[in-house]
Amino acid sequence: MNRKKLQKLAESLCKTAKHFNRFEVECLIKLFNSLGVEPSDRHVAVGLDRNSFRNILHVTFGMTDDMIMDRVFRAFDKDNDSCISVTEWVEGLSIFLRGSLEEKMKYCFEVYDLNSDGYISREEMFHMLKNSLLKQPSEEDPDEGIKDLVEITLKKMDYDHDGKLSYADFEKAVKDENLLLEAFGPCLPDMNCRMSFEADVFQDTRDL
Ligand SMILES: [Ca+2]
Ligand SMILES: [Ca+2]
Repeated sequence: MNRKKLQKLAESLCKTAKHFNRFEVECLIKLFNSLGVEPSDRHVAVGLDRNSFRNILHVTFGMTDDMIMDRVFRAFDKDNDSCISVTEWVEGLSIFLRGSLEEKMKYCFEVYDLNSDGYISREEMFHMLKNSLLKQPSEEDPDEGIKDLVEITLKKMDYDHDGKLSYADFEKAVKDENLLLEAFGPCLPDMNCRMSFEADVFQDTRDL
């Protein structure tokens, strides 16, 4: 990608990825270009496929849960073509790294709504909590404990008592108690990962 093309792309992405300045957007595009496959065929979707994206989530952001990593991929892949384009990459990272509470709530809800039907159901909660709790020493019947946890969570978050979490329920609960943002498993980078990623990627190399 030549300088002019890079600048033009950065300029347009600055407008939608609003938490980054132009220099930062350029750095993210450069990183994207170094990670992705070169477009050898114009008809092939250009960008990061599921595996290379998951690899970044794992290596750079310390994520380990396969189900959550798949959902994060889906949340970034807005047009659902199984490939993260440069636009999806920069706009997704804007929320992932620096999103407002509002943006992060929408993102987390999208991740946790495993079948994308607009609700986090009992079954979905059970799946996710089981996944994140299984790493701990198991009790006699771990499923029972997780079922209890699902009921406790519903009691706390299901304001309209329909047995599932709508976005409105989720939003209200998280605004009340910010820790509930990642109630069903880590899907945002922790402070250390975020700082070291930003320090690596946004090094000012303009004077070199
Ligand atoms: Ca896509
Ligand atoms: Ca659902």
